[in-house]
Amino acid sequence: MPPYKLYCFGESGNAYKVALYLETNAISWEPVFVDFFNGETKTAAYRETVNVMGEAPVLVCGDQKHTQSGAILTFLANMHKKHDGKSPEEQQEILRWILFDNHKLTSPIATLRFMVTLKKMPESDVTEHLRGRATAALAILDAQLAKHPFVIGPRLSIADYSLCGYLFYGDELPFDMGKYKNIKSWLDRIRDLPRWKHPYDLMPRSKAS
Ligand SMILES: N[C@@H](CCC(=O)N[C@@H](CS)C(=O)NCC(=O)O)C(=O)O
Repeated sequence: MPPYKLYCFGESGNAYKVALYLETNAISWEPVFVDFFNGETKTAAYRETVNVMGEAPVLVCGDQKHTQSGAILTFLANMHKKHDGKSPEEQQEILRWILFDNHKLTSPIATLRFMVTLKKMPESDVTEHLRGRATAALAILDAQLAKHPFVIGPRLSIADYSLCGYLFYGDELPFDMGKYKNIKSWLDRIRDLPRWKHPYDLMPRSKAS
């Protein structure tokens, strides 16, 4: 089977969720750089030929294109039988946490990091609101990880790949991660996976960010 192609860029935690899954499971893949900071995802060409939603990541598998990191992870987990739900109950639990990640965790964290760290926008009511949303979601994740080593139990699943996507950007996160002790230990466990790499070592980085 030819390697998967992944439309991605180093600053994208959403793309990292998929890149990390592929890399740590030794699944052959190659990056296709998306020039997000110069507006590539907003172009008609990108929307017509790559993703109607105007987003990265996009996974190319033969003549199929998959989008939405949670859907891509689900596709890969089913295809490779790695870190998938082993029962309908586990599958449901994984879906629940991926939806929580997309809506409550990744969404405010990615937006806040984009505004404050990458675009150097001044602090405002908006950034304070996003910080409140992000830290509330982090507290929920931390409490979940007090119960078992990974999000849905003792075993790593694609829910972990989804939820950790933005949390390896360290100093770029404009809030204090220090108080989330269970998240810290969980990230250490993920960092210990064979072939783990930081996002900037896994995907091509934008020059303009
Ligand atoms: N829910 C989507 C979010 C994807 C997303 O927001 N990607 C960003 C990069 S991290 C993007 O391409 N944004 C383009 C835009 O909003 O114009 C996923 O999980 O794949």
